[in-house]
Amino acid sequence: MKRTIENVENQFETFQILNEDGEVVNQDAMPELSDEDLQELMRRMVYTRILDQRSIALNRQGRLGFYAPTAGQEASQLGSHFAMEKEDFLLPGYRDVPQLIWHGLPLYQAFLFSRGHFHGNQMGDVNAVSPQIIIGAQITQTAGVALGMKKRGKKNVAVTYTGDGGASQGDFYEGMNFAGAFGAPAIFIVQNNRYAISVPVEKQSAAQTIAQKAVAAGIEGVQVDGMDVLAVYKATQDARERAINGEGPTLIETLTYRYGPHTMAGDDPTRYRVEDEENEWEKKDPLVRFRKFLESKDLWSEEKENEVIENAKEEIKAAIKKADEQPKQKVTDLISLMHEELPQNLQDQMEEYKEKESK
Ligand SMILES: Cc1ncc(C[n+]2csc(CCOP(=O)(O)OP(=O)(O)O)c2C)c(N)n1
Repeated sequence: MKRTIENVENQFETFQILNEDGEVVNQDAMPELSDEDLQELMRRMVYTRILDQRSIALNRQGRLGFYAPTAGQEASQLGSHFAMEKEDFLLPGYRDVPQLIWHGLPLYQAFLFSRGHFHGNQMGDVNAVSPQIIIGAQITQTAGVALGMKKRGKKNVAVTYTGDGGASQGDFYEGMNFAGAFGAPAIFIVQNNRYAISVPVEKQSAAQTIAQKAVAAGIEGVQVDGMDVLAVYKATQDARERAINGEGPTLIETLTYRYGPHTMAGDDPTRYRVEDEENEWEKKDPLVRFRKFLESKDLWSEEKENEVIENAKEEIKAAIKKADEQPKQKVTDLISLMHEELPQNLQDQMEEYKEKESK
């Protein structure tokens, strides 16, 4: 039995294009991206790093609610999202607010989501649902959305994100199996940042890789260096290509790390991680690596980066102001948004609150 497992595991080598020094180590796999695309990828990663820093500060000031830090995971999040088209459907997890923003959700609404305001969950014409808090629940939904696309003959995909912890949930297996059985154009991205809150990935599964879990579902599985934005982009683009060509879903495991705490709710990473490990991962930083690559091609400079940082700060400031200016959420909003038709008891409550709120 051991041999069977080893045979499977040995097939999952980590796919990489740029090494830690920003050197191309796999020219054959280099995606076809214009200089502008490459710069845009960097711009998004820099912007997102700033957004993360500002969001943490705003949370500490009591101006944001729920927030799950993203620093370290930019290549996994934005490299994969860059392969998506606007018409593709995004089903993010709670840490995946950056993808949602780049998919079209205005930043002020992302801030409202963080505050638990209903308007932060109104996606409008953005092809996405709100970030899922229930671990793994978005995986089965993705299989369904993707199957719907297939049935309507659309050349689009449904893309979802979860973490290594999400890959330990029953929904993960159900969703992948269902999507595989129906050849649904789904892409399941597991950002393996090594910890489900404080539980290390080694304690969550006997499997050496998460990517190999695709095998049992009969779908394609890829493990990719999640700190290498080009490799993540290429793996997702290939998965998308296969999906719209009718070749079914793909599971992508990105090897990454979150520098910060799990959320701003108070976990202390020093209680479950050692500094040496953190330092090792910071050496793999996706921004440092990609910056070196771009500078070697004369496509990036300190000046350009500072411009992006200043713009990001301005936009974030304007967005938080806009979020502050939204009307406060009312109980009547909650009731009317949750129900198309109100049962009698809620009609009564509605009347009661209408009166209270009018005072
Ligand atoms: C069904 C369910 N069980 C437990 C939780 C509590 N919980 C919130 S985050 C989390 C860990 C998830 O870790 P992982 O999937 O690796 O994602 P990461 O936070 O590292 O991005 C848990 C157990 C939850 N939200 N939903």
